[in-house]
Amino acid sequence: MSQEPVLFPKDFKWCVATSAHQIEGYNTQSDWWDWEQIPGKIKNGDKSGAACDHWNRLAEDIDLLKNLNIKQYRFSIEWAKIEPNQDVWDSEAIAHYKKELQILSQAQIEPIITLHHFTLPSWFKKQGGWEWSEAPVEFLKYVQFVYKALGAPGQIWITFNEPMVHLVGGYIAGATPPGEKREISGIIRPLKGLLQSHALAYHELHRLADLVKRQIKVGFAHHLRIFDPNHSWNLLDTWAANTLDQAFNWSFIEAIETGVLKLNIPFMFSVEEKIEKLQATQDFMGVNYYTRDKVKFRFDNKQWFELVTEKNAPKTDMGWKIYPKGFYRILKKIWEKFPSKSILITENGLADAQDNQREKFIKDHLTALHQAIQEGVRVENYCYWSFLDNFEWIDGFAPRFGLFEVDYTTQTRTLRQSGKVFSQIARDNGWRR
Ligand code: IFM
Repeated sequence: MSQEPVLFPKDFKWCVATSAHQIEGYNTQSDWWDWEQIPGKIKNGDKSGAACDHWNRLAEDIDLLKNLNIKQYRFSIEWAKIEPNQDVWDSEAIAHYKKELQILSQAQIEPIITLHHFTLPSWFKKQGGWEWSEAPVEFLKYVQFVYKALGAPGQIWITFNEPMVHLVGGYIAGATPPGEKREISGIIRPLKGLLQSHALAYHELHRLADLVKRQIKVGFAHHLRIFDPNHSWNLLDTWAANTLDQAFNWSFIEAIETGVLKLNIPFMFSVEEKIEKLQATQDFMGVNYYTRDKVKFRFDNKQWFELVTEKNAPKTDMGWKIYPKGFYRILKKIWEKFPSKSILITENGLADAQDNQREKFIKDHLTALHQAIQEGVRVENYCYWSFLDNFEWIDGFAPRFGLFEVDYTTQTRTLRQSGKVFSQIARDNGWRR
């Protein structure tokens, strides 16, 4: 076996990621909390409840982070805790996040701060969420409040985590709040509301930072998937895969780059609309990469594709195909499309309760990432999802993504074997093959 080392650039940063609702516990004023109370919405009837009780275990958990030899930690601020009712600002909640930043800074771990990671305050959702005409201004007030309290030089801010997953889940699949099952055109209104909210937040974060002469970076964490035709010789499958790739992966990103939202599903639906102040409002490309889907053309009056399970392919506990080459392909594609953009890997990981696939998964994905870097793609970091096992949304607590295993009855954290390997990779900035 070759002993050739896989070494990353000197300034490459190792990172792990989480989100507030998935680990903190008792996010009682949020739309997700409300959703979990409805029977049948979450697998096994799970509810986030105390989750990993991270809210009460901040210092201990950040101590655990130190074991991982990471330089960055990506986490989210919970809007529903900061502003539990409209214009009511919770001073304890914001003090909590201030403390989190202080402890991280003492541990010399740089924060990557997400402002919205799937959850909304219940009051905001009741007003219509992203379809409410006041949504951008209300989001802006939250962002101003948070930045004034937590802003510091050099920070990286993510306005929205996986906006397309959030909107498709909530407005087309109807599996997540607000639970709307619409045709594809029904995504446009909330999509515009979200894009307008981002645009206002982006400019305001920079304005506030500029006032005190701080450099900051602001962007998104995009969920990017590979869509390949079920049969590459089948022109209709190829058409369906390319159409889905454009609609899900690139339309949103191109809207941010150009300021014009274009969504086009031939023969069905098309929109082209300029969004005020949106153009060029991401300072980096945040990438969450997990899997690929095979796409089969199918036509009935509602649907034009179906996603096909690949038989005999290695899969995670959630049935997601493990496809490291897709990571390389996505990175190269971003680089070709947006050559001046620097990339952050804001998430990559898998559900693997037995921990018998994780080490290989991480190394294979890092090898793909390494190859992309060798070929000139500018990638600054790698965040493994996730630091801890946590509440996996509609799949409840069963999927185990953590480098640390969590025993939810005792809240004991145990570093998995793959977690040890990850910490060595972070320490050595790579490994020998
Ligand atoms: O747990 C989620 C996370 O909240 C967003 N990205 C994908 C992860 C795994 O499904």
